[in-house]
Amino acid sequence: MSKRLPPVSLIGVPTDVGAGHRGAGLGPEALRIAGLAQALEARGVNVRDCGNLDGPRNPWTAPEQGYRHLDEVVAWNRALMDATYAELQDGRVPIMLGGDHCLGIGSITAVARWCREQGRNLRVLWLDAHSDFNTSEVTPSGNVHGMPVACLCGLGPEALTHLGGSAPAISPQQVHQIGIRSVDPDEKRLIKQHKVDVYDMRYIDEVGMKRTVEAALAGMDANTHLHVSFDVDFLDPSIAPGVGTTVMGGVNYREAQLVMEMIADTGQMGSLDIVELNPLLDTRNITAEVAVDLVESLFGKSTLMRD
Ligand code: B3U
Ligand code: MN
Ligand code: MN
Repeated sequence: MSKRLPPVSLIGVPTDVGAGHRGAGLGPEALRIAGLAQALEARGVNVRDCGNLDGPRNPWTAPEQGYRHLDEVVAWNRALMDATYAELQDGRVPIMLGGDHCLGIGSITAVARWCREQGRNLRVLWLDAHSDFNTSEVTPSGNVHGMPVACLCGLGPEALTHLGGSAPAISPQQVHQIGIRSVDPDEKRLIKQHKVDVYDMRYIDEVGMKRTVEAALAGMDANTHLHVSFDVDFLDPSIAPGVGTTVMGGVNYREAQLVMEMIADTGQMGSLDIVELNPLLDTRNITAEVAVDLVESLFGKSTLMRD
């Protein structure tokens, strides 16, 4: 192994309060059972499993004023923000085991605060079928897992936009999205208005994944902290069926491996969310196993004997 890999902390976030299906709350255990910690340890990574965070149960009620379960979403994200910040302060790479994608609000708010205090630049790489840039006015579902990027950029309820005290936590220019293929009509308008850097499936088809990742990572300097927010619906449903909101025409296994290897090559990933894994919809935990496989590549495992 050429590079010394930083120590990591696994933070289980068993929430599905932001989703439209029950079951993502079982994601952390599915990832553990698929051998995430052991796979990292086999690569020489020091792993601390912080266990699962505690939060409110899912009341499974209808949206109110455009948000479903807002109080519960806020409570989970507050707990996650504190846990993420504590692990960063301890010099570790936090890996969030989701849980639905609303948890990106808490994790990235903490990462943004830490980067500010350390004088580091933050870049967010959002791997997803969806842009997650809805607001209460335009959401088709009221599910907050469709809103985390907007909330982080200051569009959303104050309890979420100001989770870290001030808002916005990040600017849209810090967000680079890959794999996008499902964007709601008004969400598209917001994405364009705020100039989020989106590489959709058509872009990937036209230029290929290598150039797509190069574009999304362009301009990073040695002082950049890279946060990767990996929604497993980024992957094509044929290799990742265990997701509540599968969308046809996603990233295939080889493309996904290349993305992870190119991120590993930067040596700058400082935090990671793995979200939306829903073992209730899965076949024999295959999606969690694919996710673990990809995380190994994120931590430098190479199929080409380059290490
Ligand atoms: N854009 C839709 C669907 C969605 C977004 N993120 C997920 N699903 N996982 C919505 O409900 O906001
Ligand atoms: Mn998402
Ligand atoms: Mn998604």
